[in-house]
Amino acid sequence: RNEPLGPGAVVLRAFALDDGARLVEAIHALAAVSPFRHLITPGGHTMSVAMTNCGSVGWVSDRRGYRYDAIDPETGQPWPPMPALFMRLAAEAAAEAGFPGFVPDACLVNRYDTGSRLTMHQDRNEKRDSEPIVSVSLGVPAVFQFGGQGKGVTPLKIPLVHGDVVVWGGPSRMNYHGVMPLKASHHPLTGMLRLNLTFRTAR
Ligand code: MD5
Ligand code: FE
Repeated sequence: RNEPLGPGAVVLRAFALDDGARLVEAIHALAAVSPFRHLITPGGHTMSVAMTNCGSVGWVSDRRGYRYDAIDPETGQPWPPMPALFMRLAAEAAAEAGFPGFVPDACLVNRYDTGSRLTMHQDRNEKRDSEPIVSVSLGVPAVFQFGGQGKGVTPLKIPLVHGDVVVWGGPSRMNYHGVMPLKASHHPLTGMLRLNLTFRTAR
């Protein structure tokens, strides 16, 4: 069930499958407090992926740049706390991939509608690159692009479906990556949406 992608990176197929319904329900509950919104990039573009966060800090973007903030700029309030189920799942997945003791302080929740995409980028706003990132895919399937350390490497295309978890640690932590435009599809738990939880140690 474990598919190594490269040094430190592994796909745990169906790892979150049994928790799927509870995870989707918890996402709806936290989005009722901190709603999904389309952030503006520093370059002035509106992201096609809608985002919200839970945990002690959340990832945000605006004309001033990318950063982690304890306050949701939309509500002026702290982000909702990370549900115990999220913490447990992220820690268990990290441990399974060889990273015991993972305690994320940030969970970015990405919502993809039909056509939403994430262009190739690196995650470089976190203080400690030694910590892995854990990603949980829910709902409609997506094609993930896993590139290399530099921009020139042709990315691998990895299908990610409901319940798949990927742990990105070690050297692959800083690799370029993206998500291809979401194809129209339906999932019983999310309708036409893909939801992704990205657990990070930001601070
Ligand atoms: C997603 N989100 O499917 C992905 C899951 C983001 C983002 O990329 O920045 O919100 S996280 C995928 C990831 C994280 C860190 C390293 C690597 C991939 N990698 O080396 O390929 O919504
Ligand atoms: Fe990323």
